[in-house]
Amino acid sequence: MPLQRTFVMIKPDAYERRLIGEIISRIERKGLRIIAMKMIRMSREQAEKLYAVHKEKPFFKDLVEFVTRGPVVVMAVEGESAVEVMRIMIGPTDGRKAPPGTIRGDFSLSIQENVIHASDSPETAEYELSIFFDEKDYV
Ligand code: FUP
Repeated sequence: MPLQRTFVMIKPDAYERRLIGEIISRIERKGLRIIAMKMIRMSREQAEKLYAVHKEKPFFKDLVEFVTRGPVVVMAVEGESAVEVMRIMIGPTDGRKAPPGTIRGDFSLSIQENVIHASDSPETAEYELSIFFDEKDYV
């Protein structure tokens, strides 16, 4: 099983709803290790980079508005198969369809305001981490 790093972002809806602690706690209790973390107001430029693959989608503008409307917590998370494990923990995109027990399943009723982001592949993780962190940021 490979040791991997993934990019995780707690979104503004979770910040507004005081869910940051609950979500960080779940990641830690799973056994994953947070190796870098900061709370920021994401710039429009960072948001457009993060969601560049969705640039042509009808929801792109709303998505950028949403993730820049308030603070987010960005982190690098490390562990065995961390990319896949985080994806399983967050659940499917649409909070209404995400099963109970997943983070989105437990805390979201929306496809847009779905509480958390986690990279969908090791390659994506590397790209997304590089938007917010330098190698020297990892403890
Ligand atoms: P995910 O990898 O589960 O975060 O989902 P996607 O990469 O497909 O989508 C990225 C983000 O776009 C989602 F978190 C929420 C937003 N989105 C919408 O707002 N509407 C849609 O129909 C699909 C995605």
